Amino acid sequence: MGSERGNRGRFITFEGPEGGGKTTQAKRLIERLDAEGIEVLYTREPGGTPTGEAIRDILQHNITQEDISPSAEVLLFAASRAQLVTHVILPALERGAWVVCDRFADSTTAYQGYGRGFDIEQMIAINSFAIAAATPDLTLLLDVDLEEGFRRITERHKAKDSPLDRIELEARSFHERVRQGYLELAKRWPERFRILDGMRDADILADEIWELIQRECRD
Ligand code: Z5A
Repeated sequence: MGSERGNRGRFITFEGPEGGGKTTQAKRLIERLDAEGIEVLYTREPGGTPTGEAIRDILQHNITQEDISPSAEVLLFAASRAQLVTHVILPALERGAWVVCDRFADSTTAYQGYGRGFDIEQMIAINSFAIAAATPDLTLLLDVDLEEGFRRITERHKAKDSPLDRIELEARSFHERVRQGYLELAKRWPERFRILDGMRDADILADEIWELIQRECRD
């Protein structure tokens, strides 16, 4: 990877079920890249732009107090993504910066496709419309079992005194389909997916991710 991309930056996404440690690891990676003098940007989905953050409030916190239809949900995630790609991700990559994104298009295929039951190929087609040329160079899938993932996010919500969000409240079977869906996606795109064991200690994982980045993303 790398040399054929000229001066374009690297695009790294973190994916996986709840509580796998995506945000923790994305931030650790940012610190290490930053310490190496690499310009790097952290962003997240849904969100990352003013429009995206407004969509996030609709999707996660139900600010319109209206039932969001499943197809509207797909399109809102896609709209947030299109905005992020156009205004943040592509400009950064083009000027040579690296972008680390906490969830991206694969989340729609996993949650709305495998989780909600929408046609997988249709989700992939909607994603490609939204992301244009912004295919990740590397997707780090932090796999974690449901009990441990939920234990972690429940603790986090308790500490912040915040309620579980709309998607976290989905049934266990939904989250199990999401987890399996991610593993299917990793089989479909082995060239960019790397599966990491999110059950392990955060420091060990951070070292493993750093080694992977050295091997696969540095020229
Ligand atoms: N969604 C969707 O349906 N379709 C889409 O297209 C997109 C998203 C883009 C976004 O939620 C929701 O939107 C998400 C999918 C859906 N829904 N759900 N449910 P979010 O942005 O609010 O949160 P998240 O992306 O789901 O993050 P998360 O899963 O809640 O957490 P995480 O980023 O994987 O983990 P963390 O925040 O780094 O860590 C969680 C806690 O565990 C925290 O207290 C850590 O200190 C602890 N932690 C982290 N790593 C470890 C290890 N290794 N050991 C022990 N404890 C750890």
